[in-house]
Amino acid sequence: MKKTMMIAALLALPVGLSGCGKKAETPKAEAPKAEASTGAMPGMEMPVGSKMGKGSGTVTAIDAAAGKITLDHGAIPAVDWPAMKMGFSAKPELLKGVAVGDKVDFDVTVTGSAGEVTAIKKQ
Ligand SMILES: [Cu+2]
Repeated sequence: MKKTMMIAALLALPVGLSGCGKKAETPKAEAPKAEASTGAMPGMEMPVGSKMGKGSGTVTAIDAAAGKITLDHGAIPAVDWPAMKMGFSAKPELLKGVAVGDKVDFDVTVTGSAGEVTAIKKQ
């Protein structure tokens, strides 16, 4: 009797560790599909956990010396962001071509909740 319960506990363990409350044998169709849309691009190195997206918006503040820009931007589905106004870091030289009030298109790399503008240009 005791032995049977031990085995049952051992068998249950991997399922408990897999988390998400989903069965371990979830159909495989889902995972590869999700990876295809966010997968690494050839020749590009990104920090683990970073996502890239393209957005557009209006410049509301710039501090080129500090490498900071505030953008009132539209939704960026690639990084799961709704429209919002927020500050980004950016290389100072990127900020030379834009001014407060400009409407811009930009590329952003998001790590956690922090965004870095990696390219920006006036619309
Ligand atoms: Cu944002």
